[in-house]
Amino acid sequence: MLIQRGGLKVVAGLGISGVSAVNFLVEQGYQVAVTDSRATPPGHDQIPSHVQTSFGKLDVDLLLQAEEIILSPGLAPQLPEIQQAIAQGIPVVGDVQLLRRATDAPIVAITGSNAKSTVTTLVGLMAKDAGKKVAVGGNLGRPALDLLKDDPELLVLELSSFQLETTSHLNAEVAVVLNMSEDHLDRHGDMWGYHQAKHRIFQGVKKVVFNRDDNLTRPLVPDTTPMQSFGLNAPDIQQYGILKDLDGTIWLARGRERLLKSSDMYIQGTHNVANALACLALGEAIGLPMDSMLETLKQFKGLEHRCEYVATVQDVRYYNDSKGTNIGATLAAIDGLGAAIEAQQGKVAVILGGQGKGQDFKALRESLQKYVKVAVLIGEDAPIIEQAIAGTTKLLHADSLQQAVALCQQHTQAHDVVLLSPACASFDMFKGYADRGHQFVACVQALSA
Ligand code: UMA
Ligand code: ADP
Repeated sequence: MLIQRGGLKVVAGLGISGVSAVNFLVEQGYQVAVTDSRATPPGHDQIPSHVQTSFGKLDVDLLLQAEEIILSPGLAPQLPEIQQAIAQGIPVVGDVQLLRRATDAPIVAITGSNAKSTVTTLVGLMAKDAGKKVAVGGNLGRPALDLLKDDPELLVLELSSFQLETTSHLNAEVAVVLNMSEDHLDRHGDMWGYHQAKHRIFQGVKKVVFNRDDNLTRPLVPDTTPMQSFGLNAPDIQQYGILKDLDGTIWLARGRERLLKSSDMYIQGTHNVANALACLALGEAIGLPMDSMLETLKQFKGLEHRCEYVATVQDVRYYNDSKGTNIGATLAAIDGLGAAIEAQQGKVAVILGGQGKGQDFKALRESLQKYVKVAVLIGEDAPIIEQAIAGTTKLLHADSLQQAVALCQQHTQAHDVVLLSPACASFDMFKGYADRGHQFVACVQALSA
């Protein structure tokens, strides 16, 4: 029989992370209840039947009985029901906080507007290839508390600003904010709110990695905290950066030492060079051997839906960048692909649109003007995007992804590229970015069939 400990833990929001929080707390012997605003939340059938549930709205009465509330990253702390509990002095934490309490294993903590999943996956692989018993997860998909089941000696966590809002004193072994560009402003209010949430990752951190090309990633930590930087320029001693040969060869470098040619990696584009450098710095901070890390970098093929090559149809290459859910990612995709086909007079046809999350799409104007021959707009915020980018390139509208792909095909010719990189969330038309990406791939495959 389990011993009941402490007061009531109320999990607010089920879903993947809520399910793992409920099951973890039940195993620990706590009295647990769960509430979710959805009538039949995902995972309702994956928790023990004795757990009290209240679905259909966030149950304020239940929340006010809590000793502690465990808030899903999908729910904003600003919600009135949660604010009411906070006003009563009830602590509100997230699943990452429970993980920190449950283990002393060192944490590599990774956040940023873009590149989190790529860098988290790569650092995880580097650690595994170097023989570490590592568990990898968080926002990446495997919920934080599930990682404990592996009894890991090292945790590599992708953390979203939503998760960081409810996490204090993570005391990470090493932490990084990879880059900062507009995202989730609908939830955080403005860039300052978003920045504050991201920088919570540095609370109690032992070592820091920062991006010297992006001042917003540099933390305010005590002078005694070891810091190492990465950037797309020649590095100072002991820092990571790039060195160029006279013939144009680009090297990943540490100080004066040339480590690896960028062309020896499968992942392409200058943004991926920055990502690889960040991984090396993070790996160094946890003592991974350089030779082994470089070998992992050479093997890594990149992740699905991130500037992923799909097919060539009539000499036009198609790329799925469905994970390009904000302007920063879409700029990296357009600039990277646009520059690569410029010499052959190739241009980009891009599919943009969905839920805009409060971003200012004017930031796309320069790249659209330079590299894009047509932009096909889809989704609920198409009118907002159209207003922001009018006059930069030919603008078309489509009601479906299939129609958008057809329009791109009509407007492209040999050496051009068709790119799905919407700069928006997908939930108005799709189940998520993966669904959007898979549908795009299916549309492209239908063209080549
Ligand atoms: N929701 C309700 N009512 C509720 C609870 C949630 O309507 O009571 C809605 C919210 O609008 C929310 C959606 O349900 O947007 C999904 O929330 P969820 O609680 O069901 O989420 P989980 O399934 O637990 O997944 C969460 C992360 N989701 C979010 O942060 C929205 C997943 O990140 C993460 O992989 C998972 O935990 C494991 O840690 C996804 C994500 O979209 C990939 N993250 C954002 C991003 O990357 O931009 C931050
Ligand atoms: P995240 O987990 O932060 O969303 P991903 O690795 O999944 O990051 O990549 C998301 C998107 O950002 C993809 O479109 C990818 O091509 C793009 N991207 C990857 N690295 C960078 C970078 N350093 N700067 C800008 N965009 C990037």
